[in-house]
Amino acid sequence: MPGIVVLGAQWGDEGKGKATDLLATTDRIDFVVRTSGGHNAGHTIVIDGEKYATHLLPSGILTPGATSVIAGGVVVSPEALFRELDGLIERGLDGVEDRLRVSANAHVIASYHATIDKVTERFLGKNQIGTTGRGIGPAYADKVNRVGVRIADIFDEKILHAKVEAALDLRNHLLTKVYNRRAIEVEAVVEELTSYAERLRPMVCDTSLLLNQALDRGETVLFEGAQATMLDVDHGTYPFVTSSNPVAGGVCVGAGVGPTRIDRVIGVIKAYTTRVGSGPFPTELFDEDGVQLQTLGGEIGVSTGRTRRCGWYDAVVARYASRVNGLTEFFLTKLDILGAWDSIPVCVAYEIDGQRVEEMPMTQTEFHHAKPVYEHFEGWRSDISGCRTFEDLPPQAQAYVRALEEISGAKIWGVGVGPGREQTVVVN
Ligand code: 2SA
Ligand code: GDP
Ligand code: MG
Repeated sequence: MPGIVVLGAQWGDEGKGKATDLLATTDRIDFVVRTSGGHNAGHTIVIDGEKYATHLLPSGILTPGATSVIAGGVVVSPEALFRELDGLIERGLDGVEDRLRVSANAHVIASYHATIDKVTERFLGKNQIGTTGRGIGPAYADKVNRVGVRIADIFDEKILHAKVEAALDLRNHLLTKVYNRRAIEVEAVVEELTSYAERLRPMVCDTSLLLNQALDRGETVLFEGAQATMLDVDHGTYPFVTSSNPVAGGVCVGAGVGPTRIDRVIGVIKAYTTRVGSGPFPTELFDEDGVQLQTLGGEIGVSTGRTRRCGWYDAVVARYASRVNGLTEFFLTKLDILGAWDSIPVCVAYEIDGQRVEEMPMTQTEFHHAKPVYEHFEGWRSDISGCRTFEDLPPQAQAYVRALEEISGAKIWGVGVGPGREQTVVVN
């Protein structure tokens, strides 16, 4: 049967890891697939009180029965891949490497990509994007410039040498002439990448073929999004975005499966909003409420340790995410964090240059001017982390969920009331 997409409906860190893990353990999932981004992602999964963070690996790596796939749309740092695998093996997880497949077409992040990422950010000064510094943008830039190195190239030293040479031609010109840095040596990059060849080889395959055949057999494939709709290079708050397409359409491109194979598109959304890095954020709070959301929600970047910016729920963003992804449903997370407020503001529309606007404005200039229009909902002022059914939730919390459902453009199938796998309420 189905192809299921789980993706971020805001600016990331909505709890995609938890949603993926939940689906992978409650339904029978055969494959969990990453289709875009790289080790800039940080997905947290809490199993029996034990916390795991995945970065480049799909969260499904923690589900013994499932095969994990890193598809062709991902940018892969072999160094980060093996560091992450080794971390899991050290924690006693068996067979993780055997149940991982990596696309031969995925582009490679070498250590110089991270150097260029950081140098570029420094060069941008006050205009910087606030990237994770993992080399994601420079690796995708090489790909689009048609000088990228793909995983398959690592296994042929002659081809690898030629490709790295072509990639560094332009880069070294920039590094030495513009940034006043030392040139990167071709030999060093070739040596770095070939050192991973042997360990990488058994995992590499045509992941598009693998996934399409699995879907043909009626198996279930879960596509685990990274980053989020508002960080999408085409549909997000450009230029303050990542360099890939985390929206549902990007899943098909990144995995090499057709849109007709997708049955459900689940948007993971927090009961409030966070963002890491620079860029516009209409409901951002600069007061005590913002500090409290950050503290109670533990809003700290999983990959870089950066403090996340916090604000109230933005239904304009939710409706936009519903629209550009064709969401079939939402999974609402972190409702438990809002138990500390008497009254909870929700942004239902924007005011832009004196006009009330219900939908995401057409241009980023307008979005930069957007002021939130709030409606206030009664808080429940209690700890809901022990609730397991919708009826267990206090009436005010039920009303909050129903109100969000009404204004967000898709039904809510589940609500997170804590980080644990079991801390979930299904909404009927
Ligand atoms: P990049 O590194 O080129 O993708 O950065 C471009 C923008 O994308 C944002 N971005 C993220 N936002 C939220 N979470 C992400 N993953 C980590 C996490 C972040 C961390 O799960 O916490 O640890 O800091 C992520 N990855 C990329 C980034 O902040 C830039 O705004
Ligand atoms: P992802 O990048 O979308 O997978 O999200 P992150 O893992 O970066 O950030 C989400 C954080 O919220 C993690 O620390 C999760 O353990 C936590 N989390 C997820 N769902 C819930 C929830 O319903 N309640 C609470 N309190 N925490 C949650
Ligand atoms: Mg995250």
